[in-house]
Amino acid sequence: MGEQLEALNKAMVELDLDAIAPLVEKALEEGEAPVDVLGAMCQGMSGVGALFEKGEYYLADLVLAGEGMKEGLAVLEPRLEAGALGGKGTVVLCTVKGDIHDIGKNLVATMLSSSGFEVVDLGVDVPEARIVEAVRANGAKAVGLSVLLTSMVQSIADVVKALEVAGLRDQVKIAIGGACTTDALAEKMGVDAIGRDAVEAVRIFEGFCG
Ligand code: B1M
Repeated sequence: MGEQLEALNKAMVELDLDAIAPLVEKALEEGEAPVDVLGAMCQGMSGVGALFEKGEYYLADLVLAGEGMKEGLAVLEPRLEAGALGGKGTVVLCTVKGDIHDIGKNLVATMLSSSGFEVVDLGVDVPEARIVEAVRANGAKAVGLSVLLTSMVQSIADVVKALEVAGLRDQVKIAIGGACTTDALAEKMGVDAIGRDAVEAVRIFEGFCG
């Protein structure tokens, strides 16, 4: 990792919010690829999560970390979006019912749009009925569910069931992603794929919609 990216990672972990946007700018100016800059910020977020788990950071620190990520992304997202084309198909995306984490979901949305997908972003804490409605209204071929809380994984099964009941399950593929998702969970919930990061998410949806 280059010097600017090390500094960015450190600023994220230490919650030095004023430093984040300038460091993103500097890293890009020095020729770092936008995805690597993103990688450094995500690594910093994992560091924050680890300190929270150890009891060294509190909820307020998670909020600050979220703000820091947003400040960095405000600089980074226009670069990630540079390749937008449109026309690869429609993806309905959201964070599941009971979960309000949206930073990873927003990144996936940005990467999908910049790769040519139409993204219907329903936001956070989304009940299954709204997902069914959006799939139907937009003729979507794919659904992406972001899930970070272990306590909310049942929401995935609720979406699968609701799509089955609506007679739409055969027409849509479902992928999940987020900190608490695993291959075993994907299998248990009856979804079609799991994306570990935003880049993998793009590859999965290209497979679904291609
Ligand atoms: Co919360 N939180 N949080 N949090 N938070 C986690 C997730 C946690 C792991 C922290 C910890 O304990 N180490 C833990 C969950 C433990 C668990 O259940 N396994 C946790 C907890 C417990 C909580 C609360 C319950 C805390 C409390 O109130 N006591 C609470 C829950 C609120 C709720 O949702 N109902 C809560 C609240 C919050 C904040 C609001 C303060 C804030 C969120 C701000 C926001 O999103 N606007 C927050 C934050 C910032 C975090 C951590 C520190 C960082 C999450 C993040 O943004 N990561 C997080 C620790 C961690 O994840 N290690 C934590 C950066 C982001 C880019 O990564 O979201 O993983 P991620 O997305 C990645 C991939 O996962 C993937 O691509 C993305 C880009 O590469 N991906 C997908 C994500 N979604 C995808 C969808 C796809 C494909 C790929 O579709 C197919």
